Amino acid sequence: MTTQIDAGLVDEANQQGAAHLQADYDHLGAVLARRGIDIEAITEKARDFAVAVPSWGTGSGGTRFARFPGPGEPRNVFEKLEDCAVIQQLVRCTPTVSPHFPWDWVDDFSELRQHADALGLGFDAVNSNTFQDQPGQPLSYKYGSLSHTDPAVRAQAVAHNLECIEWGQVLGSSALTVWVGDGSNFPGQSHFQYQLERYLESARAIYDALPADWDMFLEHKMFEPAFYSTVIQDWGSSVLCAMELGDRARCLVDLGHHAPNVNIEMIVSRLIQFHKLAGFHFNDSKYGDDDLDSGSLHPYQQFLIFNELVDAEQRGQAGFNPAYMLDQSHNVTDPIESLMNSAEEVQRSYVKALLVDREALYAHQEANDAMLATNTLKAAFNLDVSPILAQARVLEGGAAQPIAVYRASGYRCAVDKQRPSSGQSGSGIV
Ligand code: PSV
Ligand code: MN
Ligand code: MN
Repeated sequence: MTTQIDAGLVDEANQQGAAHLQADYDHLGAVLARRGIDIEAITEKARDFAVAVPSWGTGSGGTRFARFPGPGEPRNVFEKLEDCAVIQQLVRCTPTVSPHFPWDWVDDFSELRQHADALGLGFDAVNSNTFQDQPGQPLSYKYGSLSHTDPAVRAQAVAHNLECIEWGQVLGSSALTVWVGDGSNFPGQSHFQYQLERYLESARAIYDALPADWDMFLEHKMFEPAFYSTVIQDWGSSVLCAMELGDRARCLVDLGHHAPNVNIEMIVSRLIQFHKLAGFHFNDSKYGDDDLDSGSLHPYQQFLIFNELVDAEQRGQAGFNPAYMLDQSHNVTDPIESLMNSAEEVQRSYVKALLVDREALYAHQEANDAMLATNTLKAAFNLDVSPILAQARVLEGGAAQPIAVYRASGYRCAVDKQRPSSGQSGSGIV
């Protein structure tokens, strides 16, 4: 396997920080031991944790006002994978990449798979794109795709989803994520029920074509690009459609796709209860679909979501196997740094949720002791689990301090020389 960053640099940095990490780890181990928790068992769980990187997150995202490309941005999916390999080399909890088509379209998908293999990467869910018109595309998605009033546009959108499945099969993926921007911008513009019926008919054509080992993830989003109504605007519409389609259709929760203050952890619990949780697009937001870095604004919310996930995991909920993916847009940071940091923040929430004294929590819930119940969650959330995360990375061959090593490596500067800017702003990143 080719490594992107000199392995010697990683080892050297780890050795330099080893004594401090061991001291911090031992101290945390003693704190956890007083709570009856074995730090080694938690570190093992941290080592097993994985979250997929979105291929589109490796370039600067931009907004509808402007995109400010950074140096050495990947110009194609091969280079995107190389950046993803840097992330995985240093954080060791991002072994897969979620591709987006046609942004990541290539002539030869076996070659792409080989490239990923050589970099030690696999592929997670593939994403279709019927929210943009592509060059040379016969029919426009201006008025929708899977729910368009014109059957020919719907057929084109269905066909694209089917080709995404074919490409994904070559890559070794086993899930298709479908997010559509279909909706309306004016009251009266669309008939809500007819529009959803059309969506369902198209979604059924995709669902029926799924290979036996594939799942279909329905991603809801409240608004944007449609500003009055969106066809799959919330988890209600999403779960109704998933129930109509069948067991292999489930709901994908993107944290930025809800109204402000919505109780997302409770939505997660409901989806788990009814076996309809597909997985996540992790990110953070203050206003809407901001696509800010995971845990940068609402780390407690992210912890509460993982509290539900760990609860389900520990109760052995049947069929519980959510897919974890990042979905972020990086505008003012180096995307590699943001993705490394975000992966760590998602892993941090998971590890903290593992520390919740669940028996105590259940007892406080039964006794209606709101104060002790909520403090039981806080007792886990308030612990700094950084030494566990660093230790897990080091044991997996990654870097205790990923961003420091990444900066010391000069990777961005090196690829800037190899990847002259195309001068285009539309590098498949929106
Ligand atoms: C839409 O806002 C979304 O969250 C979907 O997951 C898309 O695939 C992705 O962003 C593309 O930017
Ligand atoms: Mn998303
Ligand atoms: Mn989004």
